[in-house]
Amino acid sequence: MNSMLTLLFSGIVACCAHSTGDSVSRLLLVSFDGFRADYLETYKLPHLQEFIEDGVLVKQVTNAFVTKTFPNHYTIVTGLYEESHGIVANDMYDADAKKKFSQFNDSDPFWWNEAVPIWVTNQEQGNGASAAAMWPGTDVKINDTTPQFFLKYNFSVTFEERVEKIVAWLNSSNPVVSFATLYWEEPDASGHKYGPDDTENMRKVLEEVDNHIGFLTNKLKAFGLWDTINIIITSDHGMASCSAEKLIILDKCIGRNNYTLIDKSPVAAVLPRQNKRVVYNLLKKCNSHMKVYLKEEIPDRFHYRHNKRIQPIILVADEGWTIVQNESLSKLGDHGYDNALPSMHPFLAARGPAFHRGYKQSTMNNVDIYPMMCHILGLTPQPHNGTFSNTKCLLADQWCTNIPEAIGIVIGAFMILTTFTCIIIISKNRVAPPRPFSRLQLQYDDDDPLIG
Ligand SMILES: *[C@@H]1O[C@H](CO)[C@@H](O)[C@H](O)[C@H]1NC(C)=O
Ligand SMILES: *[C@@H]1O[C@H](CO)[C@@H](O)[C@H](O)[C@H]1NC(C)=O
Ligand SMILES: *[C@@H]1O[C@H](CO)[C@@H](O)[C@H](O)[C@H]1NC(C)=O
Ligand SMILES: *[C@@H]1O[C@H](CO)[C@@H](O)[C@H](O)[C@H]1NC(C)=O
Ligand SMILES: *[C@@H]1O[C@H](CO)[C@@H](O)[C@H](O)[C@H]1NC(C)=O
Ligand SMILES: *[C@@H]1O[C@H](CO)[C@@H](O)[C@H](O)[C@H]1NC(C)=O
Ligand SMILES: CC(=O)N[C@H]1CO[C@H](CO)[C@@H](O)[C@@H]1O
Ligand SMILES: [Zn+2]
Repeated sequence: MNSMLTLLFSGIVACCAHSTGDSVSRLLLVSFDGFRADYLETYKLPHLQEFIEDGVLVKQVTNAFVTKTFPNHYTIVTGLYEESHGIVANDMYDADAKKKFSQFNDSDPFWWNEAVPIWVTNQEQGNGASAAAMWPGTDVKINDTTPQFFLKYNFSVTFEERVEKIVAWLNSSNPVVSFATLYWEEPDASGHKYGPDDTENMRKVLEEVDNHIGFLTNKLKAFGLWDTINIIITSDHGMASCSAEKLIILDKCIGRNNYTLIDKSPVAAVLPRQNKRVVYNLLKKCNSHMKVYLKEEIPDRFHYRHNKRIQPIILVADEGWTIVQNESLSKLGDHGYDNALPSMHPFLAARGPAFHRGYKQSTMNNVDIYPMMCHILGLTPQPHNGTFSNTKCLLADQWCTNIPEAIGIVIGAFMILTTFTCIIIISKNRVAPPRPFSRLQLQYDDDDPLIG
């Protein structure tokens, strides 16, 4: 009896210790730029596969339109569509402020201040510090704050150096770093250079990326962080093959002095200089492999209209096509296309105490990552466009049923119910009737005394 009580008591203690936790929960968000979802099926990636077996995988993530780097990295950390977070392209022009944004000139907070990313909220809500190794925007003072630890963007800094920094920051206890983020330029750079269908070159770079994941894993283990940290590995977009045979040459359709080309292929942003209608009509007739939208006509599903940085006319090339003025093509792969295309989708994998083990789901949206991260960190999210319940099945502390499972349960319950009903009906028919039977008998053989 005594030992039973002790067991019960220690069980309760262990349970409480587990649920309140002896330290804050921590999250490391990693992006390998341009990691198309199906690379996971095409190439051998042993370190990433091991990571997935121990955690969860979302096979395809529907990202935000336009499927470009800066916009989607900001969507992941804000949960907002591009029209709502304000980073609507890699190249932008703000007509009121007369300012230009490009990946080489991205540090003006003006561009980023339409939203508040999770690293700022994490520090404001007081759970711990944030740290960043080159995620877009992390070296900019957004809402007057950078992560407490960050590196100025420099593509020459190796992956290993970035990891050394991140892991050292995560190991510091004063202050505790509860949110960290890490960015790497591959396999995007090789995808552009060789095209995603060049399996020989893509195999090489993906092997490298996989070794990087192995390196990160080993570092976290060496620092004793592996068992307690939550890690999300994802990407901003995929990659499609493009070719010199699939060029849309604007100079053939319209004079250059009629418009300014703010952003280029495959979604071109056009600022007309004179009559918008004239420019629109010329572009509309230009090429059947390109859709031409007035800003007001941009389809709802793109969530890409309500921002003054979206130009009056946008051109959307079909998959694999490239919009140029007259330049020749210098790459074999590109992204930015319609976000409904599977080739534009990245994946998401995650492991750690917050996540289930060995669970796979087919899809989610990248706006859903933000509320999931806020949940893990115990943060009150900013207004966003994500849906927390889309990620419930990934999380260890959530009750979830996926749709096939739910249908199975409903059918199963129905079958059990039917079986029971049948059994009851059959058994009623067999066992219950003595009295009605006798009454019937009585009615027919009223005067037979033996049956009463
Ligand atoms: C960068 O953009 C700012 C405006 O946002 C502008 O004032 C500055 O001249 C630009 N710098 C370069 C090097 O283009
Ligand atoms: C922006 O920063 C100020 C203080 O600098 C803070 O009061 C405010 O809550 C922050 N805004 C958001 C949305 O985090
Ligand atoms: C970028 O990193 C490389 C390699 O670490 C270094 O040599 C170079 O000076 C850095 N550039 C800047 C602008 O900091
Ligand atoms: C991690 O931090 C602890 C305590 O601050 C320190 O003793 C230890 O050496 C650090 N680990 C590594 C591998 O640097
Ligand atoms: C492209 O157009 C520019 C400006 O009109 C011109 O200077 C250049 O020679 C053209 N290049 C090609 C490859 O046609
Ligand atoms: C996305 O969220 C923002 C902030 O709450 C909101 O203003 C916007 O209307 C939302 N967009 C859509 C399409 O719901
Ligand atoms: C197609 C085209 O170039 N249209 C007009 C563009 O603007 C110039 C004047 O700047 C006109 O001469 C063109 O006809
Ligand atoms: Zn990218």
